[in-house]
Amino acid sequence: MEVNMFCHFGPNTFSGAEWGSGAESESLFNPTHLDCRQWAATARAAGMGGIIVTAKHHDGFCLWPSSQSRHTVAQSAWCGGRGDVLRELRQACDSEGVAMGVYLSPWDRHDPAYGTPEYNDRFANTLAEVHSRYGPLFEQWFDGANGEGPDGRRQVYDWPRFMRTVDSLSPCCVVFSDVGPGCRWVGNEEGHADATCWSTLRTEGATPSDNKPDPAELATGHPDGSRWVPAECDVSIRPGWFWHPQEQPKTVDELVDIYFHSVGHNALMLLNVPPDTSGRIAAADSARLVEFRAALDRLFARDLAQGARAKARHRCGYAASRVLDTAYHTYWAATGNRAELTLHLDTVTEFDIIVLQEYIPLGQRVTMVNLVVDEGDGLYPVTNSDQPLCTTVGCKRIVRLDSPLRTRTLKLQFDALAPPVINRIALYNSAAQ
Ligand code: FUL
Repeated sequence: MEVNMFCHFGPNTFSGAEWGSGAESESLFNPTHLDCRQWAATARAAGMGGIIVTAKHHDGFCLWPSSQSRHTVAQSAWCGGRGDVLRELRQACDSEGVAMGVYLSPWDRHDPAYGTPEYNDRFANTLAEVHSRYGPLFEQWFDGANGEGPDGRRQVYDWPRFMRTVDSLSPCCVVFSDVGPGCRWVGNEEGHADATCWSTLRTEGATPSDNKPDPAELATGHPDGSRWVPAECDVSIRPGWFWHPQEQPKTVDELVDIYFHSVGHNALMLLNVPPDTSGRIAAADSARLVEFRAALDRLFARDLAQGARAKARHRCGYAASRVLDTAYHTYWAATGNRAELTLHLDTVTEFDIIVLQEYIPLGQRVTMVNLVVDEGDGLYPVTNSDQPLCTTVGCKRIVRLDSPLRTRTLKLQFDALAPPVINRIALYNSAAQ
């Protein structure tokens, strides 16, 4: 999906807080013109395939009339207590053809039962209610933040039960947490996966929030990890997660840079765009999103490798030329763990961006890529094992060169854990937009 939208919305939108205490009055939540259709239309215009909404943040307030709580929209003045943000978002996502997901914080600063086994029952019931009422949900987001409840107690979460509950009602739903099982937190909130980023992770003995790998390990994953748990980079378009009147959205250049560090590093980009007190995404943010998408479209408009001849000495029945077609399920498969692919371009070409993709239905294999170019009087290595073109590739690796290269022939040398299976190679020139 590459880029999805995160929407932090709730009492904090109105109080200016980032973490509500849970003691807020329900009457605080009162959007004047809630318009989920505008959220979904904005997401679609920005090329985002899904929206994940904070159905319940740490303050415990539910954006739907939950049977499990008395701290919900039903107790608020909004729409005379008959409003339901999740219902409106469901309809809006269906109308706009955008997938819907939910963030439900296990940490609850409102529920008096927090810190007792009774809260685990309640949270499992809450998950069941949301997934059965508002599905199909494409992603369930479990926040790792875990502090104290209203009585100063901490909760021992029943993760196996929470995971089972989601899985039984939404078997296709990707479950995000610090350690998956569907996708994992990338270890920071800057939107940056490491330049070495494995979709595999060692999860034995790990649980979300209290017993997870170090953030640095989450950013890289583990080449010998036994589970497929790709990284997701959550980051906000503004300094805060919730809307605050004095904050401004990031610039297009900053957003494009985040795209290169997330999608370009084999991860998802989950960009938070917080609706304001009216219940709409602010004009400055929606305009910025559309400009961001337009900038990406311009950058990747013309693949300069198209029309090239691709050759590989070693292949196992899957021609090298398949790295140039845009069909997803066609790929070049090499015979050994070290392999080389040559691209003969039509003419001498200048480029400064290289996009590589592994065919991940067959796993993530590549450990290093080096680049050699033909300048007419011989072959010159541009990178070497001390400073390779890149280490991991995965679903997508976008490499920005420090300065543009001009060449007609380039060779990509792969080292991998198993014979590399390459789905796509593309070249772009950022100056030629
Ligand atoms: C964190 C939370 O504490 C923040 O408020 C926000 O929701 C972010 C996405 O995750 O853990």
